Amino acid sequence: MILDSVCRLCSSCCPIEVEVVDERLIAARRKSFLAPEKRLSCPKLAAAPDIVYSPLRLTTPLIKKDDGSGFRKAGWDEALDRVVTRFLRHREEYGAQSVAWLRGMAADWGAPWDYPNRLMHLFGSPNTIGNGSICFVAREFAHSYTYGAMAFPEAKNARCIIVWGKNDGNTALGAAEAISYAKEQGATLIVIDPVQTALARKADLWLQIKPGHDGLLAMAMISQIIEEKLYDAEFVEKYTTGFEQLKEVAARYPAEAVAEKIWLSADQIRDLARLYATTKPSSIIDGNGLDMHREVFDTTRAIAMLRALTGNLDRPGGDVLPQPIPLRNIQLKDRLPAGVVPITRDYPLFNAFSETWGNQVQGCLIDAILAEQPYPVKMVVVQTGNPVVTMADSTRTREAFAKLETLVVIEMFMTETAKLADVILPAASCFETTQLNRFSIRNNPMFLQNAVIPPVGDSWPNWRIVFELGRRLGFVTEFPWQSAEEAIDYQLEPAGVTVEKLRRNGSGLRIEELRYEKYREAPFKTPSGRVEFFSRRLAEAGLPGVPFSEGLGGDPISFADQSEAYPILGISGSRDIRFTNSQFRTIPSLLNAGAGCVVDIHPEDARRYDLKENDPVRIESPKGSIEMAARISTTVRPGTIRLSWGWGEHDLRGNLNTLTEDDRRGRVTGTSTSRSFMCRLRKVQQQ
Ligand SMILES: Nc1nc2c(c(=O)[nH]1)N[C@H]1C(S)=C(S)[C@@H](COP(=O)(O)OP(=O)(O)OC[C@H]3O[C@@H](n4cnc5c(=O)[nH]c(N)nc54)[C@H](O)[C@@H]3O)O[C@H]1N2
Ligand SMILES: Nc1nc2c(c(=O)[nH]1)N[C@H]1C(S)=C(S)[C@@H](COP(=O)(O)OP(=O)(O)OC[C@H]3O[C@@H](n4cnc5c(=O)[nH]c(N)nc54)[C@H](O)[C@@H]3O)O[C@H]1N2
Ligand code: SF4
Ligand SMILES: [Mo]
Repeated sequence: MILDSVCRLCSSCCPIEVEVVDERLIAARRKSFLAPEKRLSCPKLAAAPDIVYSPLRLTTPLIKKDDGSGFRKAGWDEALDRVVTRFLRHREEYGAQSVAWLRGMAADWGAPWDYPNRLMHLFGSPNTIGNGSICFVAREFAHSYTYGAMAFPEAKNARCIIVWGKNDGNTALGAAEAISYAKEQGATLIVIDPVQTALARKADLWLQIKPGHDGLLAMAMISQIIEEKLYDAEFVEKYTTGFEQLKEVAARYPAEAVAEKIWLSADQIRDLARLYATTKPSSIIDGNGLDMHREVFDTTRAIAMLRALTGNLDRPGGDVLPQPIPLRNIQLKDRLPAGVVPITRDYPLFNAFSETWGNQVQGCLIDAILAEQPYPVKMVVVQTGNPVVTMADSTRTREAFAKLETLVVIEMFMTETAKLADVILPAASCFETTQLNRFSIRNNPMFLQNAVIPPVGDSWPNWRIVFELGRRLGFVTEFPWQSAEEAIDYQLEPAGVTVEKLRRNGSGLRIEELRYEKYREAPFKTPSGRVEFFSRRLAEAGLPGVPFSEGLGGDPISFADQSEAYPILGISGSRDIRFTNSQFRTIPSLLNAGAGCVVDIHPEDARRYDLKENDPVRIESPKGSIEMAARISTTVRPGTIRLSWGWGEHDLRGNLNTLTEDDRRGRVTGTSTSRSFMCRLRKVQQQ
């Protein structure tokens, strides 16, 4: 039997076909607009049976033994009752807000986030926290503040594509296919990346920018485009506000003034600006290389402004605005008692910008546990995340999770985070769960992720765990649903779509015809109804109305003030196509199919530190030290290294976030720079 679904082994949400025999997943393949021989295949998806049926899967609830010596198996009734007892005890002792729910990025986006939000609001805590401050949500926020929503690059139909801090060949195969298709049709490909990725090698123009300095490049491009009058004057006149303020600020960032600081030449910057502004249509694929930097908000706001300035916004082959689906907001935020502030209260604009994501500054959770600021958090439920290795400053994060009175982890595997738990609830995989995903929530079109096989062992899908917890906490009428389908139908009701209808369409459905230039009929979803080059909202909050109007706000690189002792610039990190963040190193077919935990070092530096291929290297920052194997490579510049990402779960000695900091956070999104940091190298002396 071949069944349609969506893959959630990473956040790309590829539509897939799954082969199932006798309720067993046999194989899975991506669907694509490309002919089969041109399609990119994904090793993670190819390993789906190994992941789903891994002998290491958690298949029964586990409760920590009273003497702390490991876990004992338990039934769902006992485990859930234990969790509920803790919820109630902590509320009684410290108030409901002392309980937080932490969401990772794995497995469910968008629509299913409403479920724990609903549960926590009913319980009385505002603290459902995501990791948007380091992932794409900070960038989505910047798009929203500029033109009302996150634009999606329509690279397939573009004549010019800028891939800016993104590595689609490894991280988003649908986008990689669109790029290669456009390139075959003659599109110009520009890559802005401090590392020579496979995509950079294929590019017509590759700009090896200094990490963390993309905002300056965007401002210099704006400056050049305005100076040479290469902008779309009609669009700017009719649909934007604040052009004069932007012009005034951008004039402070001419190419000559910026070039040296960002390791590019003035000519490179000017050529880039001209090429982008004069080739139409043009789209910008922005990525996670821009996130995880303190000034991500202003950087990606400036990049968003480039799209509008050149008239590429919401045009075919440009960057297209979503057509939101009228979805019922089921979060019940109004049920929160009045006056309860979230632990992320210092970031009110970020908390409020999206109905979906809620509170996004992950680091505030650690402050609340350790420093008890703004008040103590005593219990955390971690769902679909592995914060002990994925959050910045792992030593501090681990200390916080170990200090909790109660930790509940909803997981598929025994992770570093799960090991610290009091109760572990075994989760079903994405092939065992029906849900709506990010690309299907509040966006057109939508795809349904279908349960194509039953849950393995006694694992439960996330939705079922949340609904059952809700009911046991006393919210029986608020969690009436006995299936994912019932809940999704309720969420989708305003759109007039049902799960059944989606399934009849092979799981994918475009709600309305794809439309461009929607701003001609309806205003942008910003306070002024226009694209905002200057944001009054931000200015009134005491923040720069135009990006970088107050300068860069210090060196963007972590530990830059200690660069004498730490002279090497570390780039985090390469995402391997075989793994997602900290996941899948326990799957032999993936682990053994390529490189291990390596650090890319330029041959000049290798000579300086007397390193040969595969030599173990110690990498130190002011926060700690780790070890990786040297890979001698010219993909990085001398003086910079690229560390591979996500190995901390496999071996704590390779845990990149042992090196990163969460001490200095951006004012708007609370993002700290865990992407680019100063460090030093030492050869490990082998016996
Ligand atoms: N230094 C540095 N730090 C980073 C990054 C970086 O590049 N460099 N990347 C950052 C980014 S962008 C992100 S998004 C975060 C990611 O941080 P996390 O969200 O913590 O990422 P994962 O390691 O993918 O952890 C997901 C966990 O969910 C489990 N899981 C998978 N499927 C399911 C399911 O269906 N249900 C449940 N309950 N659990 C499931 C997996 O087993 C895994 O342990 O890390 C961030 N941290
Ligand atoms: N295989 C795989 N796929 C994944 C994931 C995974 O872990 N593995 N994770 C998923 C998640 S959670 C996310 S958020 C996405 C992320 O996917 P992407 O957005 O593609 O992010 P990365 O691959 O981390 O980094 C993209 C590029 O940014 C570059 N870069 C680093 N620093 C800078 C900088 O300062 N400026 C610029 N211009 N570029 C920089 C890096 O060298 C890299 O080539 O991928 C998702 N898909
Ligand atoms: S890129 Fe691979 S792992 Fe990610 S969603 Fe697509 S098929 Fe799944
Ligand atoms: Mo992410």
